[in-house]
Amino acid sequence: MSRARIAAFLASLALAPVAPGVVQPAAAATTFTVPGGPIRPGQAVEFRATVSCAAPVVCSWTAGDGASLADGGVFAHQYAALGTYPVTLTVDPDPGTSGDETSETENVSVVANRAPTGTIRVVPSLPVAGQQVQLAVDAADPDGDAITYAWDVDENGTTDSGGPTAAFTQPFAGVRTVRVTLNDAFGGSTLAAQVVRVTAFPFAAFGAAPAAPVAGDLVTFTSTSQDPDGPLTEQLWDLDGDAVFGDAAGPIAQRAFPAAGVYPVALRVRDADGVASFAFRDVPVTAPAAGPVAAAQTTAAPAATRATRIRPFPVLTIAGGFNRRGARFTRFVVDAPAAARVGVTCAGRGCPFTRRTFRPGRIPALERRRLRPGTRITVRVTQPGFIGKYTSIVVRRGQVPRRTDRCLRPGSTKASACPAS
Ligand SMILES: [Ca+2]
Ligand SMILES: [Ca+2]
Ligand SMILES: [Ca+2]
Ligand SMILES: [Ca+2]
Repeated sequence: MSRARIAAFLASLALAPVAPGVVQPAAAATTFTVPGGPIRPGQAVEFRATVSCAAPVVCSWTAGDGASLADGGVFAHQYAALGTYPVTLTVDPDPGTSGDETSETENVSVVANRAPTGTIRVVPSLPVAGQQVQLAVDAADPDGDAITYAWDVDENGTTDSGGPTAAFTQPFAGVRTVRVTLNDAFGGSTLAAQVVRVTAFPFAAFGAAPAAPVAGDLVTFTSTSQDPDGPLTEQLWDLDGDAVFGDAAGPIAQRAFPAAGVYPVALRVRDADGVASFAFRDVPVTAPAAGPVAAAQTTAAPAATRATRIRPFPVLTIAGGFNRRGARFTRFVVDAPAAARVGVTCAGRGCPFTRRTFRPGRIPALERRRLRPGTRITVRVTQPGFIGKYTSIVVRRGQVPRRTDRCLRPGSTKASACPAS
């Protein structure tokens, strides 16, 4: 670059226009200070003398908009309108002597206030009904002013809370608009709004037919699952109790069970938002009516010394939703003979109890509460003199709770393998 071009380039830098809104620092006055930062209409500002204004010295001020102060070291003022104003301090060291006054003038600019701006963040971005929704606004004021916040999270037009964060819980699916008003101290105000859609867990359930299958019968499972706020996009079955879903897909599945026993069958459904629920249901399968040969064999067995299972053997029906944050049962039912007792332990955050005994039937204490991943529930159904049922259910992150089924020897609380039939 030639010397002339460099000179021209440097000159262009020196003449670069100032971006609008950028406040140029005032030239340093020698006898008084002006406030730093932008001055807005209505803003309280102070000009302070840096020389002594103690008697007999008289410091007099004019603000440039007609306002003045006869004597004082500090001139407090508010400008009403935009503009550039000459502020003058006149220092008279001896009012008895004329001609000894000195004065200095500095220009101050009163600029338009700019309102704060902000964007609302929603966590989680797609909340599920009943889940607490956290709101936070990323707000800034272009003038650097302090911001105050007024939230309306329930669409009723009244302020619910202040501060940069807020929260709400909506027990049902739907759409709501949350709003926060951002104010600075100079009349700048912005309304930030965000539409939040709350989805619902789908409801998972299924029936089995025939209701009392015999070994070898083909059992048909029919899903009655649905989603309150949209279609289901996936229905997968675990028909063999290995906790792997996909043995069948869709609303109907079929399987024949070769031998008598109680078989856990599970269904996992997902809605259009990817929100998932599950249903567990035990299928009790009985042995076919014994023919003459089988009857003879049964008679030959030492029946008096061999423990038998609780009859009918207990059946669990459990359903709920699950996600990364854990699981929530909507139905927890243990069907068993009236003489049986249901011992339940629960270990983990969210458990309503650690150990309790129930009569057979629905256990509402385990329903409608969020259980964190890792929570373990054990169910022991016992009846004196009979082989009982043991089931453990472990809540997992983002997966159907893991279920394990065993038996309980009479008088024992330790799970063991179930005897054949
Ligand atoms: Ca402002
Ligand atoms: Ca409100
Ligand atoms: Ca849904
Ligand atoms: Ca399976």
